[in-house]
Amino acid sequence: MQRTLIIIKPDAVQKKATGKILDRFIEEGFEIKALKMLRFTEEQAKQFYIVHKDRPFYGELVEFMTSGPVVAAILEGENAIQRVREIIGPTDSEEARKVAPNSVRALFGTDKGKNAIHASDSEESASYEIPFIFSGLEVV
Ligand code: DGI
Repeated sequence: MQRTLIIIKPDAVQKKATGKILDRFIEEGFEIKALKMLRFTEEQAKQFYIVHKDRPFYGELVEFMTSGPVVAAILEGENAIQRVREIIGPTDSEEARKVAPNSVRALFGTDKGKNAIHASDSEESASYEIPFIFSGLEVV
């Protein structure tokens, strides 16, 4: 069993897609081990995405992630990190609609910035991101 972190981003929360997205992962067989709504401060978003600090889109990414509430969850399942990445689809929602039309980003995202959902992309990122968002007491 493996755990991964997802964050339903401000665009998808605003579109009222939270329930549909969580339901998709439940239907795909994952167990929700923790769940909460939060709003990132600028400092928190910068720290969460620190690996991207030198990328040209870092400022835009931080601005977007702080623009409204998000919903974070820990999902557990076999090979969860890779399987969840497959279900969310490519980073750019426009590309996702071409190559993975049933993916979460194809269904609920707009483009490569507003792309509906974050998911850990490796064991290393999951082990940074999970305790960044959830304390031990919040995980069932
Ligand atoms: O792991 P991913 O989320 O699929 O993608 P990533 O690690 O390459 O980038 C992290 C996030 O940064 C991505 O979900 C959305 C944002 N991003 C990536 N490329 C661009 C971008 N945002 C903007 N505005 N423009 C980009 O080119």
